[in-house]
Amino acid sequence: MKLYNSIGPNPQVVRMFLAELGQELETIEVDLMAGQNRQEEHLKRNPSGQMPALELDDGSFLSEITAICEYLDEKHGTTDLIGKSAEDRAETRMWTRRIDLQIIEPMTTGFRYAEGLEFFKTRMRTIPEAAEGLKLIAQEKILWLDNLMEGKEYICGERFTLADVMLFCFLNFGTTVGQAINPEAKNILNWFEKVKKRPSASA
Ligand SMILES: N[C@@H](CCC(=O)N[C@@H](CS)C(=O)NCC(=O)O)C(=O)O
Repeated sequence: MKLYNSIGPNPQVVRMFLAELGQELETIEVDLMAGQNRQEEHLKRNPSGQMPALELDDGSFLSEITAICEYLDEKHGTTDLIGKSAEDRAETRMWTRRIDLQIIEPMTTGFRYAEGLEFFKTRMRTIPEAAEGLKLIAQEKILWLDNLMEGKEYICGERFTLADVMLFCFLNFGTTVGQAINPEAKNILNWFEKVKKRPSASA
């Protein structure tokens, strides 16, 4: 397997997940700033023109970080990161979907339509007037999640999962693009500091 890697929080999720699995992969760098990911060679790997992509041993490609991480976990031998039982896997998928749709999507789209506009306007349709509303939706959902984190070690309770890896990488990204964690989100801030100490956080 080979990982097509670049800067950005999505590739970071896969690298952090791999580090949690204790696994290393051959990595090929794609220059996202130069737009290599939007060129024909990469479109053959991922028709969405985005990063990362995983090349499988049979030469086929996978993209979408949740699909990649689930595949890596299953190939590795099913860990708690996704879940060892049907119930645990369903719980991880429920939370990764909530975090992806309710926090990551509005946060990153808000960024692309505002601070990232010059960079993204030639790569995708942008709606600058939606930017502030999208960022507010992400912040509201972070506070909603903060309430639900009361008394919990990780998003799925005692289990550190893909949901934690995704939320960590994107909240970290948010702090670099003017979407810092609301100081009122005390549970999330404590959780963030705890996750930051894991060796995988610097992957
Ligand atoms: N839903 C996709 C999102 C991928 C994505 O947005 N990747 C970013 C990097 S963090 C990217 O390729 N941005 C550059 C671009 O869109 O041209 C996934 O799960 O992999």
